[in-house]
Amino acid sequence: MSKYYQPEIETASREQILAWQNERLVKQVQHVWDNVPYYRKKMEEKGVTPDDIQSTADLYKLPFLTKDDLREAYPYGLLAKPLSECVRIQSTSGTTGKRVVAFYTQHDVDLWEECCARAITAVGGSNEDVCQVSYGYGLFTGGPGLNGGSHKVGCLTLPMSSGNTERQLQFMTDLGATILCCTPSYAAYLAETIHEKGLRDQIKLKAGIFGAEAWSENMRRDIEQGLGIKAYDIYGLTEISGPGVAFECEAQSGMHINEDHFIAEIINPETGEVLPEGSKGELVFTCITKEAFPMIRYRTKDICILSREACPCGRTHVKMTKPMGRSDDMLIIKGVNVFPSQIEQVLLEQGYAANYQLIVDRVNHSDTLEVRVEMNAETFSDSLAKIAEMEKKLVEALKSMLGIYAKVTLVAPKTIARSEGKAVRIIDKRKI
Ligand code: DLL
Repeated sequence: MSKYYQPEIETASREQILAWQNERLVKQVQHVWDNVPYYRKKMEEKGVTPDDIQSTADLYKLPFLTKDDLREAYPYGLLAKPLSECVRIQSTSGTTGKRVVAFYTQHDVDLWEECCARAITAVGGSNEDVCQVSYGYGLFTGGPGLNGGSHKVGCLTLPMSSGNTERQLQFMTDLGATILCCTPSYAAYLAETIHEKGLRDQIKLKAGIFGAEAWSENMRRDIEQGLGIKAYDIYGLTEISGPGVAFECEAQSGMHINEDHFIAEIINPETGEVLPEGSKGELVFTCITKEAFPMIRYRTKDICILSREACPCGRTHVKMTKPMGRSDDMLIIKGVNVFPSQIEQVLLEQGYAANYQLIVDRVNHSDTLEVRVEMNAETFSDSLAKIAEMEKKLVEALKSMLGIYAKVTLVAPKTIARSEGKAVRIIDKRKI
């Protein structure tokens, strides 16, 4: 059993990867110039033509693409292939404004599923495995992407979609699922329910592939212990294809970006300047193999760091850290930048589970932050004095992490609504 799905690509030399990128970038830029008036106009406005792009060293000359462009060009304005050659759309999970609609040719679907197959193989998946896909199916890319990857690897695939926890657990135990794919918040909820129902002995899971939302190292530890598995991260976004843009290997220390398909850059989110390798900044992707919806220099808004340090797994593709927040959904409270992941880190360090909600409001022109946290079996108390003491301790820990006061309200276990997809953690009531 190979630990790589496509060994010759995943362990290719740096020179080979760069050669692929150079050749494919030149072709891709010509492709969008010829077929997408929206791109041609943006390039003309910046004074660039395909002749100016000879290699990845010229990438910086190209204009950025943002979600605003996608909204403006909705729905067909960035399509680079005739609709007759497209076989699929997927769409973002966003709930505000126009959704992003991404198009795929059959070739695009195949490449995307190969990326997911690499991720499943990297966690030890093979045709001996039963892979339970509990990401949502439909417009969201999670279910369809990992479903396709699981087929390619040859796993027995359980296309569960999200929700209906009873049925999830029944199939998981009856069919002996060995790999679980879902959001980390749903994995934590499944672990909790398995514990409550005393099903731990009947679970055969060995690995989980969890992504689509931020999760911390502490949460990884809790899920690993709760389910008795190794938990791996997976990253992606609808605009670039879906899950599998990057995936974690056995080293569990960052995610390999599939560089034969996507060129990654890190930029300063304020100035757009490309930052040297190892800097923290906004991740930007250029798709060099996609046909129908080839994003060029797409600004993800995800903040992370890239690393080319040799990986013990033998893969040569660059690694990205977990996204450390977004340059756009960062909360600004009393003028202070607050990332929900910082709050989560404090809660987990203090022994709470990641079941919390942040309620932001504005009272008398001043921002307020309330952190509602569930007590769990370890932290539960029904003594009011004890609860007040625990709340005080959390207030202090949050103050030292964030630099601002946050009211803390401890609530009874299971009172914060669970999510079967991405968790809803922020309620911003401010009308600014
Ligand atoms: O969430 C695709 C996906 C599905 C990835 C299943 C992994 C697993 P969107 O709904 O378009 O696509 O949301 C993309 O989600 O820009 C990040 O901000 C966030 N995100 C995705 N993966 C991770 C991760 C899918 N592993 C947006 N850690 C991205 C943190 C993530 N954030």
